[in-house]
Amino acid sequence: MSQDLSLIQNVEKDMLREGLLHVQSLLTSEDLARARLQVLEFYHQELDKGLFYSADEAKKLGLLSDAPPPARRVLRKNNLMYSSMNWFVQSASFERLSTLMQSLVGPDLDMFLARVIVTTPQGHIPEFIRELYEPIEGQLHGSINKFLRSETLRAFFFIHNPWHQDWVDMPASDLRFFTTLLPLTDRLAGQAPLYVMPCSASVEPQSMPVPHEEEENTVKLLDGPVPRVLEKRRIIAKAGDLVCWPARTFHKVEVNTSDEPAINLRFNFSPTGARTGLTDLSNLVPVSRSVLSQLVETGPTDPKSPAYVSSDHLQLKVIR
Ligand SMILES: O=C(O)CCC(=O)C(=O)O
Ligand SMILES: [Fe+2]
Repeated sequence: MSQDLSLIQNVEKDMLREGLLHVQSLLTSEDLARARLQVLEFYHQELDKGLFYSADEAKKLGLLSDAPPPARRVLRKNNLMYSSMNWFVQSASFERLSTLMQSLVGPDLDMFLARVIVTTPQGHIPEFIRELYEPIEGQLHGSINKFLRSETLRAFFFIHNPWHQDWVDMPASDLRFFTTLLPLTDRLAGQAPLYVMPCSASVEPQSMPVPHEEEENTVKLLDGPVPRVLEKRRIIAKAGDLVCWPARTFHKVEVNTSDEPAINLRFNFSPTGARTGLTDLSNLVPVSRSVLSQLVETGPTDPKSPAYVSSDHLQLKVIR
C-alpha cells in the first residue's frame, strides 16, 4: 500500500512536470501473459488468413482512388476489448490503472475508449500500401484499417503514426482526457519506436500533418507565431508498462521494422461530465464515483434510508 502511495505521488509530479508518464510493470504478470497470448493469437490468425487486400483487390474496391471509400469501422460488438478481451477491465491490472487515473483525474472518472492497437511489421504490409504511406514525413495519418481483408474488424491497424496530439481522435471533445497505452509487446529497437515531445501538453491543437523540422533530439514546431523547439524523446517501453499523456502531448510511432507486431491496449479516461466528443454515449464506462456523486445518483447506502427515486436534471424529485 505505501509503495502504491509513493508511486502515485511520483506519478502526479511526473505528469505535472512533463505532461507525460511512463510507469514500469503496471500490469500483473498474469494479466500481461493472458492478454499478450490473446492478442498475438489474434494477430497470427489474421496473418494466416492474409492480413491485407492485394493491390488488384484494393483497386477494384475503390480503395486507391482519391474519393473516400465506404467507412469501415470497428463495431463495438466486434471490438476485442468489448468481446473476448473484456475480462481485462475486471482485472487487477485495470484496477491499478484506474487507481492511478483517479490520482490524476479525481474520483469521478469515466473510461470512454478501449481498443487494441497494432503497429504491423513492415514486412507484413504489401508494397502498394507501403508506397502510399512511406515515408512517414508529411503523412496525414498511418491508419491502414481500410486495407484489412477480414470482414470483421476487431482491432486498429497502423503502419506508423506521424507526430500528432490525441485531440485529433476526439476533435469535438473539450480536451479533458488522458490516453493510456499498455504495451503488450516490447517497444525496443525497431519495434514501432514510440517518441514523445515532453512538455508539449500546453501547445494549442495542431491539425495534421503538423508542420515541423526534426533533428535527432529536437523537433521545431513551425506553426504558430514563433517556431518552438521541443525535446524529442524515445520511450523505451516494455511489455506490461504504462505510458500516459493528456490530449495535447505530441507523440509519434515509427514503422515497425521487427518481425513481430507491436501491440498495445489503449484506454482513454476523462472526468465525469467532460465533453468527450463521443457520438455514442453507451461507449462511456463509469470507472469510479465520488461520495457526492454516489449520493446524488443513488442515495445513501444505509439500509434505513428510503429507496432512491429519481433526479431530473436540476429538479430533484423526492418521494417520501
Ligand atoms: O501505437 C502507439 O504506441 C501509439 C498509438 C497512438 O498514437 C494512438 O493511438 O493515438
Ligand atoms: Fe496518438
